[in-house]
Amino acid sequence: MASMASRAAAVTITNAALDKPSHGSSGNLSQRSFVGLRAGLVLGQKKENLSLSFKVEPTSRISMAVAVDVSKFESVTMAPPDPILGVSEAFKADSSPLKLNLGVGAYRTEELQPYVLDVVKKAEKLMLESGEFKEYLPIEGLAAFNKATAELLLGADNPVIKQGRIATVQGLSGTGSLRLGAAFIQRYLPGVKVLISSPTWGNHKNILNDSGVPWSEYRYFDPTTVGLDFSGMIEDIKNATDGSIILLHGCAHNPTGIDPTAEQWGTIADVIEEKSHLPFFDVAYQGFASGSLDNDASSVRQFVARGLELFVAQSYSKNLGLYAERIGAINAVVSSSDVANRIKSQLKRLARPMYSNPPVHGARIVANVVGDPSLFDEWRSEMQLMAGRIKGVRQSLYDALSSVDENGKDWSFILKQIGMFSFTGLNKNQSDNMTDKWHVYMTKDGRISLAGLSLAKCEYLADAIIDSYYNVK
Ligand code: KET
Repeated sequence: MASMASRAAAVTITNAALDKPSHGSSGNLSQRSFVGLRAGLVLGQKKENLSLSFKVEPTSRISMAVAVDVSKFESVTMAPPDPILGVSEAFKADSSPLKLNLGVGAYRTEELQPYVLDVVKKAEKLMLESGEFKEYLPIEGLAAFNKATAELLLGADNPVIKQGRIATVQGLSGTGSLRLGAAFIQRYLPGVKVLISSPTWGNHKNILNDSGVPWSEYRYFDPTTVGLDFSGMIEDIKNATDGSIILLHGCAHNPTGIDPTAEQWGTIADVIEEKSHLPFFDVAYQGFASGSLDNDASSVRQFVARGLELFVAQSYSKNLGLYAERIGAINAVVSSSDVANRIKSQLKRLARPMYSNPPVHGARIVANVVGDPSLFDEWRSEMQLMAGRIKGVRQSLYDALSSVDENGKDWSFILKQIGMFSFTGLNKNQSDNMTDKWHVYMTKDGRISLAGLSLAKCEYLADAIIDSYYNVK
């Protein structure tokens, strides 16, 4: 009742201000009233002020009109579209037959159709046949998944696993696992800064911001060489306050497609150790960099072998094509099983009020595929097939660019990049031209997902890139 009165009062104030009382004539509860009321809400006028100064008899019609037409949320502004997932929304809205979605990193077949791995279908069939339950999982997730995912990351015979020095908690894919890791940092390492590469996957900043974790950037990409700014990276990691957290892409760096060499990883580990920093790996593309699941985990394994403590977020969106299942994990590799157990207990404590416990379906798929030697072999072959198709279109795009380009620019950087993406070097205006004129949807930082490209479209894409690069500033 009190709130009804104050809403009606708010209307009357508005009309008083306009010299036009409206109660009793609500059939025409004027536009101006609503405008005035909105203004009042936006200005954040206090309820007490309103009801003190103006006494009115609220009528039910007025109250109804206010409740329907004026929201408590008038001050909520429209959020900008997500720089990556928003591209898919814009793509859907385009009716041109030429359109090409190279925005999100999602694997497509040569026919540009979404792909469900055969090995996933097989695992799902087995699951259906065995009639598994749908009850809650424990907070930390499916035990068989957590075992399989740690083994896939470190290698099944890694001593860290035998020693129980790894805490693994199933997460809501890569993003949710990073978010849980960030929540842990916020609580147990408050104020410690996370250093992220410049550039990085855009959502890293959002995750850290929303978790209340401070961050800054380290140099990573050198536009003049279109390669790694290794000395800049090392210098920035050296200059960070001792005990900072260094976020690293385990393989297939997004968006640049440029990874450190094994030797460079060694130097990065040296500096991190010297400075007592904590490495935090984001492993979202294991298998997609080289086609080999083991090779792509070598950066993390190298750090672990040196005895460093570290965090690793994993995702099965890309390598098992389980985008919508939201399956991944957060792992903490630490100095003793005792610390691992305590960290795990705290990760569970953080997860419980966030989402209670994770979904089971994707976890079972991963556990079945990784845990069954014949399905695992099959996965490895399919993984190589996917990575191979991307390498094929990478080569074909390079060939097409080199043959179309009359100015003879060296496009070979495209061949040096690895993983799902190519970082083309196109600026925002040029990327806009790709979309507006050529219906090629991509992120505005010049990244294209080669996983969404077919051999048949390489020439068209090369024409679009050449036009945008040379004709748009
Ligand atoms: N880390 C990195 C580096 C990454 O590129 C992604 C996804 C993720 C984590 C998280 O993926 P998840 O589906 O939560 O496991 N990147 C692609 C999709 C996205 O932006 O969400 C992309 O860059 O297109």
